[in-house]
Amino acid sequence: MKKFLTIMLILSFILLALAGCSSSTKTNVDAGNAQVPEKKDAKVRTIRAGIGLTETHPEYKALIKWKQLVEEKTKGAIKVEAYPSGQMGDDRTMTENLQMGTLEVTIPSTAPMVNFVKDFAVYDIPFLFANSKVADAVLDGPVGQQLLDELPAANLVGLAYWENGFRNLTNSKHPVASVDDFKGLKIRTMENKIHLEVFRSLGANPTPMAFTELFTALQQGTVDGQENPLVTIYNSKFYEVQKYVSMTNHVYSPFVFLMSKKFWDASTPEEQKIFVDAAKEARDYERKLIRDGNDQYRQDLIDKGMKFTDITPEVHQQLVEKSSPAVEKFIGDGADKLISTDIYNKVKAAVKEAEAQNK
Ligand code: KDG
Repeated sequence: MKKFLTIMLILSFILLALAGCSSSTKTNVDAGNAQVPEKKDAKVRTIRAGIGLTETHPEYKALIKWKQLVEEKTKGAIKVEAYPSGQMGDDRTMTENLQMGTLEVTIPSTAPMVNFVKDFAVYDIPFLFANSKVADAVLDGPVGQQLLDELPAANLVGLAYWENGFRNLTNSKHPVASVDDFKGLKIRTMENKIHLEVFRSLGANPTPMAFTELFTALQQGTVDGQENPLVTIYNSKFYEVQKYVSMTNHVYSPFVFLMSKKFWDASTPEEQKIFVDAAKEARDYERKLIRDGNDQYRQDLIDKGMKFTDITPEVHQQLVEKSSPAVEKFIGDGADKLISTDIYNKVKAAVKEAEAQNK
């Protein structure tokens, strides 16, 4: 009897266990009908965007506009984190990180881009664009796009050109009103062979340097001067370490809005269109902020104690003639050249057409 009871007890345990499994199976079966919890959050992808300029600069304000447009139009599927003031490194470092996929967006000047796509050097030709209308027509036109189309080969995607601006010379030594006044000045240039050669041709003593090191170099007297648009001179507080501004307007500098190709390729066509459309809307906003502010930046810099020198048409012509040969040696199709004849000819033709339309 005892044995019978023991067997019955074991059997009942087994039955109970099976019922439990079936109930868990049942649960699983019922799971199809149960309230399956919403995914807490569909995987939100993050874009980290680094620039070298400060939060007060229109470039940062336009990046925030781009952030707002992208987050709104992707309905939160993509979040943008903006990092100004070189927090993510200098232009070349940030661009290299885009190539590796460890950063998603940066918006450098085209000058250091020459280290990644040589043809961007065409934008460093002194006095190439007479005014911003001509600049916009060339940059936003077919040849500007052809240059952007060279970027994917370097694991980069160019979405649009923004405005850095017309570059003017500053220094701590003396006013610069003539070509002779450049003589011997230690001038920081961007890391770009054409900029170096142009300032050598004017008699200066140029030093290539990342933007992130520039303020300290001016403060310590490592260099006497630098060249940048008024908006950058003001927002980077160069008036604290520079005395003289010469309105040379010697180069129009574009920014290029870059995205990591790795992130671009992982995005849908709809997201890619959102990125580009937002970059163009923010571009127009940024260009307007800078252009509407230029007169005020000049007055603000005067109020901060800087002394302005305007360059006469005669001196302007002398600067053009003195600097042009420095560029010629970089034009051609050899390995030692920077600007291909195709790009050079197309840009010059586009400039001519834009000038004719803006007469
Ligand atoms: O990151 C900031 C730079 O892209 C920009 O300021 C470039 O004009 C420039 C310079 O002088 O380096």
